[in-house]
Amino acid sequence: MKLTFRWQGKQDNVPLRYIRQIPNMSGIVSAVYDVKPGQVWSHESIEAIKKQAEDNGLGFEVVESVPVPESIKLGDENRDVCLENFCENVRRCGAHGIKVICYNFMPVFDWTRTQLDKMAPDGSTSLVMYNEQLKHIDPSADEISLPGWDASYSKEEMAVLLRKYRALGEEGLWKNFEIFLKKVIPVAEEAGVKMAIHPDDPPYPIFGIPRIITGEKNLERMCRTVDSIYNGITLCTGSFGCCKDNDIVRMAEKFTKMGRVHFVHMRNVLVLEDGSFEECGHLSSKGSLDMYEITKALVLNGFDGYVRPDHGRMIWDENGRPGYGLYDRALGATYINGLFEAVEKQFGR
Ligand SMILES: [Mn+2]
Repeated sequence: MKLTFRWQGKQDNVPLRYIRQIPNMSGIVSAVYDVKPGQVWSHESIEAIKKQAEDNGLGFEVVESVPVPESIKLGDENRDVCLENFCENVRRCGAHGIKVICYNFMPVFDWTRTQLDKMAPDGSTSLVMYNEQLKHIDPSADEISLPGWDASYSKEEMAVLLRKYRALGEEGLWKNFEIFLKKVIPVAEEAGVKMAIHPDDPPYPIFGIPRIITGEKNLERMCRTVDSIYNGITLCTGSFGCCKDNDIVRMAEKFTKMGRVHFVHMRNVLVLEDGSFEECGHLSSKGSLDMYEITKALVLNGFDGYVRPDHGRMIWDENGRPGYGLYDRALGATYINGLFEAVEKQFGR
């Protein structure tokens, strides 16, 4: 297991020298943020991140994310140019020593929450999605706004996108995903970069927008579409785990055995009675997932990829981007270290 930490470039208020001090930290997970989604990353920008990491004793071998532009997901007239640019970014990442690219195929939004600072009894705050808070939104409306949603789209652009995706539907999105995989995976193989898709968050359709990276069955379909270990998975336990139907331990076993798990986002999530969920501390006892059993499933099936703690709570009066403070993610990292040490010693790996 190679322990990593997400660092969002210059805009990130966690200094690299702090990240370096987290025990066992091997490198950062980052991306180029100076061009729009769909454009080609300059060699200089990729190299600059690598240099900053290395100057702080850290590696830069995992990219999260190369964004997939809406044109590729919708399959519109700009798809071919966008696919070319995406492939060029994969090649360039490979040329600079990147081993894994985490990406997602979620229409419009990277994640959906109804509140970003829900306070727990201990005074910490975290991101939550309460179905109760969604009730006031008409799911078929053209104007939907939730906290943390991408403000880069105007209301009008958003309405057009929502209409297009609703018309496209799930099978339409699959078709465009297949076109993407068949074009990109051979390039990734050649560049020596493993692609690792991140699940949809939450992993079910929302507001009539289709979502396809939702669980075991659809991951199997993805693996079959292009049968290559370069066509792999980011096992985000918290994203898959907020749907009770997903058996994360079984998924970890199955897809690690198949050689498809290249990157793991390890965090817990507390799923409530009505399907709402709260992000919580990383420990098994704090949420609905058994983090020990997940670690065991990874280790016993030969997992040798990258792991990072995922969204943390805000604790100790830290100010920062919700989910991406230093303190609770660092606590998550030390917990991950402990789980892996215990499992590896117990099972002699
Ligand atoms: Mn994740």
